[in-house]
Amino acid sequence: MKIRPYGDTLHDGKIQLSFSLPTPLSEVAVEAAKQVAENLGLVDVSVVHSEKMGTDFSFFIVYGTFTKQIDLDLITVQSVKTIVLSREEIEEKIRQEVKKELVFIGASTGSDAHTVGIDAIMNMKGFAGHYGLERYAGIKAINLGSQVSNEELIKQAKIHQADVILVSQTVTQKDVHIKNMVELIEMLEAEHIRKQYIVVCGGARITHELAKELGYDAGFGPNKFAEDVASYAVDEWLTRNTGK
Ligand code: B12
Repeated sequence: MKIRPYGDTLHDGKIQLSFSLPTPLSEVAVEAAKQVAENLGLVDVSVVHSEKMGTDFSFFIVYGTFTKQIDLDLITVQSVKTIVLSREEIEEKIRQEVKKELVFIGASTGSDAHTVGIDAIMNMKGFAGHYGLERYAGIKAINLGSQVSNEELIKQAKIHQADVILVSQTVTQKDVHIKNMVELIEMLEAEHIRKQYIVVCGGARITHELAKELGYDAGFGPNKFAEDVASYAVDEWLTRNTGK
């Protein structure tokens, strides 16, 4: 099935871009913004909003038409394949099949101070109508907060005999998240304890594909909640420990 974006009528190809330019707002700057969109391949470009950003920068909103089509049938995406259960179903599965409390330890690591993502997954009240792991019977959820070093995360995982390590990474500037995420895996491997843990990462720019590439067992991005990661971790724990 082939599709293109739409704004007003289906398949009209209309899209909206916003960006800033490192030049003061002027007629030349507006024309430069138009040319940015045209160079991206958009046609019928119009700069619908422009404003100054301080003295040396300018901000633009531009409309344009995307003329190509995207074939959905040619797209493949790596994603976690687990069937996502409800909280009650997960609790029942832990009771019936895992038969022990599963310990999840999580943190936003390195220099990353963003806590909302890891809290969304772990905290009792959860996020967007999805309760967090602290609410789940059969799961002990330990949230270490933000700016936790990889050393500390590993230390706490050992102390609490964690089954699952959860890493949240939000800031991706200059690929800082990659360096930090790789370092955790390397440290676990150096201590020969990588396989003891189900290691999962998440964040706004995290995909399952990236997670696998970096040596994690799974990765979750936006619109994923406690039940996604709990369903995955329970299945993975059962596969590793009972062969199911
Ligand atoms: C709130 C916020 C802050 C707050 C954070 C407060 C706090 N206690 O968390 C403050 C003001 C401190 C902050 C600071 C900075 N921020 Co900020 N921040 C945001 C903001 C507005 C919202 C982020 C958020 O809370 N999202 C909501 C949560 C629920 O979404 P989420 O994290 O994606 O989580 C979901 C999934 O990703 C997933 N998930 C997340 N983690 C995990 C983990 C696991 C294990 C699993 C399974 C799933 C999972 O589940 C969640 C629910 O679905 C975003 C912009 C935006 N609108 O997104 C910028 C943003 C993230 N920040 C940004 C930046 C650059 C910074 C600073 C570097 C700014 C600066 N120059 O100082 C600093 C960095 C500080 C630091 N050392 O980390 C950039 C990041 C750009 C990039 N790609 O790197 C953003 C995108 C803004 C932007 N457009 O530039 N920020």
